[in-house]
Amino acid sequence: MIRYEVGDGIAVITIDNPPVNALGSGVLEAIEAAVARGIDDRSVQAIVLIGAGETFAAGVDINIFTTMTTREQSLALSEAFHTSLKNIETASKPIVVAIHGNALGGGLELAMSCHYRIALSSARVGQPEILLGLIPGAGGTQRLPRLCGVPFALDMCIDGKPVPASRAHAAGIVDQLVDGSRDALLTGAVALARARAGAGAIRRTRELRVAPQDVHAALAACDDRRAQLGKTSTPLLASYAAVDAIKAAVTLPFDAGSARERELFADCLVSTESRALVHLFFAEREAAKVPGVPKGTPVRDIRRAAIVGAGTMGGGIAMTYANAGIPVLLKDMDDAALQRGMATIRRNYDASVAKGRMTADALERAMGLITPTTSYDGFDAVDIVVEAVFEDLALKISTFGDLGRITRHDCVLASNTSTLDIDALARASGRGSNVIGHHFFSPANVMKLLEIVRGRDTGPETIATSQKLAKRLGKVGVVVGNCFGFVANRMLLQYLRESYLLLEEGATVAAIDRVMTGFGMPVGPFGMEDIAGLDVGARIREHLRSSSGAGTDWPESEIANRLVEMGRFGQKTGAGWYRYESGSRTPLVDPLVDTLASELSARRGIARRVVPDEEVLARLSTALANEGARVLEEGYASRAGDIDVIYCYGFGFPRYRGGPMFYADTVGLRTVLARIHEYRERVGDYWKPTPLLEKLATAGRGFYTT
Ligand code: 3H9
Repeated sequence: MIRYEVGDGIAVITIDNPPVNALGSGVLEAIEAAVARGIDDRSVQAIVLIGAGETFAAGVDINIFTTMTTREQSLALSEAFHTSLKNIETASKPIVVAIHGNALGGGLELAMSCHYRIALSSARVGQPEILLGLIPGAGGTQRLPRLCGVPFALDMCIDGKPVPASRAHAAGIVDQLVDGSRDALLTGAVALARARAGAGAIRRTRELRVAPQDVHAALAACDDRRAQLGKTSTPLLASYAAVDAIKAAVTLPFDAGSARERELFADCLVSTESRALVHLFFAEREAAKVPGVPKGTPVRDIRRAAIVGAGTMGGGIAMTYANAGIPVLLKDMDDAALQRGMATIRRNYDASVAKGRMTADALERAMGLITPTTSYDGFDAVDIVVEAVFEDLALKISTFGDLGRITRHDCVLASNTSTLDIDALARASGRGSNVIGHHFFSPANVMKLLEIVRGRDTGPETIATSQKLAKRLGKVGVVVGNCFGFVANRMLLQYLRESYLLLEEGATVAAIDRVMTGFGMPVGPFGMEDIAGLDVGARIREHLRSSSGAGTDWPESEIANRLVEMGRFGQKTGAGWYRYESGSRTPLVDPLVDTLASELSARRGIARRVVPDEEVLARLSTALANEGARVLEEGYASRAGDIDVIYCYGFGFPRYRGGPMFYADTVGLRTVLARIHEYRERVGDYWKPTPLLEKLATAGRGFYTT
């Protein structure tokens, strides 16, 4: 894992622990030993530390965290890192760290405990521990503010976003920048090491202090940050811990501040939030591994794309491709539809420019990549077509018939359908192995999830190509099976059904939404329907009613149907479950909905009652877990983790709760099962525990725990 070579008075220590040089068990100790060897070796004047391969170090091996069961263990882990880094920092010869790729988490902490840092301009440094529900636990909260000041350190530790080397240089984290390759970096590092050895003095981060005149401002920055966190609906424990630890860097000497950091780190590491986030880190990467699609499966190069349908979804998908630099044809039936679609795209980009998220040049570049068309001209030259026409099976079948005739034999044919049968589209195209679902979530250019739907005949190459493409498009691709609603919407239907029933039993639209946003969802079920459009839901229910899938297994809502009849489709018509003032998206409670609910309850003889908040959350989350288990059992998802990733990225399920399956485990499957039995008695016979959930609960297990 570690190489040690001496040349011309400089010892070069190389970390070689692929794929990302994570500081796993034994790695830091080996670096420490190599540094000691360099100190003992009289021929060595200075030391350079560099990473092999593509990166310096992506931090401590996150697998270690999954083995920490107690706070004591967590504390001991942090203490071990602090001790090793102290030994490195107090070394008597200059140590220069050469950074390429990433120096993240423990990787940056290691770099800051060395004496000088030189980086390739393309490198990034960061403290992303917060994304795992943690704070830096190897001295990062103490050394970072000493190098770059408190406000910048607060940003890095609380936002978790890595910063480019140029910013890190300007902020004082990196001492020198180099352009070019890793070889150029190594040459620069050796030269810097030699220069520092010649200069004699060594700069140690631990010895730096916040200047007395800056202390007041530094403490104020911490207090401001704390106050801001208080205004966030669901701040993580780790965000507060980061503020406290950085404050300790200002108020306490280095060793005492470090002790405070260790305590806070240990508190975070044993928190459910951190366990949930670490679970998602691995679940997201597991999702990239698809059964039946081995590593090394050939992938096709996607250089040009075409989208059929310039509506909301088609336009958003075209933007997604353009944002990734892929030229795209955007086809619709007539000029009017196309012009509307292109105008919406420009408006969306204009809004990004106005918010400072995009430059005017980038806007024009992106627009230049989207070519509107009303014909199939040029479709014979594209590598992928994404069909995003109206959600109507006959229309989609006819589109796939066209695509089968006019595209190249190796062109990927993807459908953005959210519910319909991929196999029917495959048959229509006559090219089953190329046909796949690419289910984007609205707004397609923003939401990170791409449900990749594998049909019966979809070939491994088409799946592997889709996975790689998803990453290029900035999406998280999860492969699912071909059932009604696939995984995301199938689970959503159960969640909505329960929301409708709670409303009929006496809960209000506002109360149900409040409970779910309080839980951490970005929007409650009714607010979400107002955004998506009640007409969309009504069409799905109509389809279910008229198809063999209909029956008590699917949601029905007389109130929602009534609202649709009244032309209340949601935000787009100024009213749905809520009402909206003209030009505003703020939902306002509409007594009409409560009246409709009361009338319905009276007609059905349902005695309305006050539904406790806990029941709202329990019923909605249990509906998700039970349907998730069913999806898993039927093989439409490969793993529970895939479902968690889908729900977090598709519907904004709070990541710090780990997704609906992980959350069910935290509740305990025995409790979940008991609830299902209770609801079956009390609410309706459709509440049936899935055999998988029953089996796990009875065995005292969880989806993830044995
Ligand atoms: C920390 O350092 C705590 C300390 O403060 C204190 C301790 C006391 N560990 O993402 P990719 C694996 S916390 C283990 O697909 P990319 C990853 O699982 C840590 N494994 O590639 C995957 O494995 P596989 C703070 C890791 O190019 C493979 O590497 N650091 C780690 O899209 C490729 O990963 C972080 O939070 C790790 N630290 O992105 C950084 N990192 O192939 C987390 C990666 O088997 N990592 N792997 O599925 C990242 O953000 C991205 O992985 C990175 C590369 C940007 C580095």
